[in-house]
Amino acid sequence: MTGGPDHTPWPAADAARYRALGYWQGQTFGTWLTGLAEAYAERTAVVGVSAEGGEQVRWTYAELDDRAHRLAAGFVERGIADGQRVIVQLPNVAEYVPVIFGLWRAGALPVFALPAHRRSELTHFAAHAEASAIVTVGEHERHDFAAEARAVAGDVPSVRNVFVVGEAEFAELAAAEPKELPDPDPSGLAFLQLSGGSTGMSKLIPRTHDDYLYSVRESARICRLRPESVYLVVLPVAHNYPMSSPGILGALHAGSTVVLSPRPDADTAFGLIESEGVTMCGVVPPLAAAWVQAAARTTRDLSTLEVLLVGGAKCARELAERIEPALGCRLQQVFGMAEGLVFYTRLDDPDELVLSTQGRPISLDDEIRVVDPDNPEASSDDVVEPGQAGALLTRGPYTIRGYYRAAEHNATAFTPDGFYRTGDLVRFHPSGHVEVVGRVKEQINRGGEKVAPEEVENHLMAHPDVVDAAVVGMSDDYLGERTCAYVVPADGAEPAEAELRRFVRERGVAAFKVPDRVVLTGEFPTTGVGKTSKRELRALLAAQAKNG
Ligand code: J2J
Repeated sequence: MTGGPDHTPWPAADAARYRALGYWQGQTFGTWLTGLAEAYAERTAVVGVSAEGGEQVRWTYAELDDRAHRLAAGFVERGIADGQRVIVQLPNVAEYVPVIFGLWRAGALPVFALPAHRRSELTHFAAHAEASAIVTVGEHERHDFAAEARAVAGDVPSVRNVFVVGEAEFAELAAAEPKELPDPDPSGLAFLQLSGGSTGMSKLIPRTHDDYLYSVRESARICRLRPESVYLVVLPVAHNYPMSSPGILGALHAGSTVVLSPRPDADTAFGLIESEGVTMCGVVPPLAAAWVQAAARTTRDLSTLEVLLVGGAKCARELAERIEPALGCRLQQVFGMAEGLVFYTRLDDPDELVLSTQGRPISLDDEIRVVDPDNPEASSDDVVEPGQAGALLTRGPYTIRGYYRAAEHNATAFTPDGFYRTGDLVRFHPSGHVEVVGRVKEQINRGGEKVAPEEVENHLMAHPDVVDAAVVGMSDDYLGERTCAYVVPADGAEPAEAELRRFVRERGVAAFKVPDRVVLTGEFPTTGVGKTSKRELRALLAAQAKNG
């Protein structure tokens, strides 16, 4: 325990206002699913490959509800309840959906790890959240998830159980007799999402039933989901974006069908679009670019596709312009963050705004301030002139007021009056549409996957031949950015690039964090106060790229 409260609740007056406005409806994910199962009982809720049987399954809302009830009872019988944290590390398999609802009904808090995460990240999440269990799969895409989870359980004493979807013990748990369980507090925590991070390891983001369900309902409305819609998940399902923007939860809210694609490539996705009649999908810009290219030569029928959401990283205008002609669907830009705030272009916005902006916020009560970008401690009053670029601050009905068990970090990540410092550099058009023009935070956006330089630097500095490391983003045509590590070697040492990359990978980190490039250097350029100047390192890289 780090002491103090686990999370920072909204001030009572704000909470009362959000309730009075009907944003927070006092509903939990469990009761919400019960209502959906009543309204859409025989409609198809989930289509996906089962990790248990390996075949494609189709579950109706009634079946999903039943599975979630049984799983909840099974988890409770095994002592998983009452706000306990449970790491969920599942690829895009059908069981993902009933498992998270089962945990919610049991009163547990899922912690959403990505399939890319490895031992160092999982250990950190488990230890920091004092998780009591891990839910994962066995061998998948040549990685033994179960063995990794068991190793983490060996390292973190709080982890008592590892449930492996596909093993007999899980099947038994999932077949438990449903029973009445107490409904958790809707204003209490529902789950922990992961932050992209900028300093050190990812922070954990505490979201409540009330606040998240508000963003889900509004996202479903803004994206015009309806019972006939078919939403395809191609990104890792645990990401906040495919979870809620509008994501699987938005689709379920509307009584739509969720189709889980095991992989994001155009071949797999286009096959599913044709066979399932997919109407909507959310992708990151590099994937949109790959799909635009693939669409030119596909024999698949993509005519059901109505909307492609693009977000997670900036969608270049040239790419935006190619999406509608190539894929025959409407482009919808989305700019969001797991901490809360989400912008969408609206489906009836003028083309010019859809192509050149990232949209408008979900809520009229999303409070937005654009402040002095050069002052990391700028207050919510230090606003720039209208239309000027500045750092984006926000607070509102679905944006957290603090990270989980992170009092020290919260003191700088939030203003004293509760605004979250998003770290994004934005400017607003007179129409109220936002344009993301850059970043003031130390973070690298590698095609939508976020990399915290400090985390990678710490891994590099653990190598005996490395005395200092600085990781910066280098611009990349495909991913937008890749990572470059500048490394100062120990006296006389000359570690090879491949060796350093292998070293980082073997410390158990997600593959997307392994530096794309490593450059040995004598020393770093420094700022006036003697800190490594990342700005100069980035400039150096840009100049090198220009000179070929
Ligand atoms: C530029 N930068 C963007 C965009 C996110 C919906 C969509 C995305 C996320 C997500 C999400 C961007 N243009 N269109 O959670 O619900 C960068 C910003 C932002 C950070 C958040 C959702 N869309 N970004 O990407 O928590 O820098 O959430 O602060 O992973 O991604 O990352 P993450």
